[in-house]
Amino acid sequence: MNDGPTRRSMLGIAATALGVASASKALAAETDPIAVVSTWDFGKAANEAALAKFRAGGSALDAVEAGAKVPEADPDNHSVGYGGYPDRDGHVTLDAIIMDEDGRVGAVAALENVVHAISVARLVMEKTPHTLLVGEGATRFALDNGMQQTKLLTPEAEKAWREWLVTSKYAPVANIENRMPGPPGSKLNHDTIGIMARARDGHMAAACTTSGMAFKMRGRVGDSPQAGCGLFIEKGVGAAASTGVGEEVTRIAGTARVVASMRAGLSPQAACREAVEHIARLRGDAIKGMQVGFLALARDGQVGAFALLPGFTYAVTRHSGAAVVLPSPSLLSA
Ligand code: SD4
Repeated sequence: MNDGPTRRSMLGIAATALGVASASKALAAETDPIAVVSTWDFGKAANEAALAKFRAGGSALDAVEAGAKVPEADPDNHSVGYGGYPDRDGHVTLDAIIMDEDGRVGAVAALENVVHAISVARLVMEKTPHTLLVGEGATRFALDNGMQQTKLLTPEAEKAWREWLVTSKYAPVANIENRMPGPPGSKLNHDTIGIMARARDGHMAAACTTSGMAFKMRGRVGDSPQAGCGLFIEKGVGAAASTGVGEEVTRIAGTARVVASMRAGLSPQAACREAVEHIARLRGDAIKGMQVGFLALARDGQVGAFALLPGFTYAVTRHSGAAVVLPSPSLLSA
């Protein structure tokens, strides 16, 4: 087991390695509340946009939507929004969900030709009696509500798809999000974003957006847009998001489980770990080489993460603007 540092041990390390002055600075940071957390290295840029929204007077919902829109608009991010890798038939299809702690939820799945899936999800939440719209109906709803029609398949993503067609082998690669060369969001470095925000008054919201697994079957929907799978939030408890092979998360309603564990008293990290251990027990060899990661933010501002394999990272941004990208502890060492 590759366990992560506890808060106390982190402060202990800070005291020894950095000296008392730095340690007290680290302690001071503990009183600087967490504003936004999100999955993977590139979550840092999304968190910045979310924090800017808070500073402009926006709500937690506004913050997570603004954050999620950053990777959605990035043509070099190949697993979210514009520039996402297509399904095996060459269509880019997007999944997204947005929730707040007042039971409001909106989601879209298999959305095509609209960049900001997260904003369509928010429109579903605010303008319809439904929680999830899919496929053609989702796209029509988006266009009817003034969203712009955009071809999502970029020449670069199309080239990658055509190269994939040579073998047509569907094989998700663990940690492809961070492992590939180049800066976060660059051509080989892509991922889903799960983002959770906490206003200074404690009010929380969360969002998740993705183009799903590259070269998936046409019509495949992963965990991300399903409430309780890719994302969940509960008033008075906190929120959780997942990343990795969505089927494995969906099998256990992963984020609903993480939040339920927090409700039962587990810390965010212990709750994420419990869900990962459950997947490992349930699936055994079937998940060999697959990555699943959970990230959770508790109502009191504590954050925790846990993954099956090493390599999952997450970005934490405080209301002061202080930001850090941290490695998640994992169940397996490789
Ligand atoms: C999915 N969970 O569609 C998403 C993909 C993902 O890191 O998170 N990739 O299964």
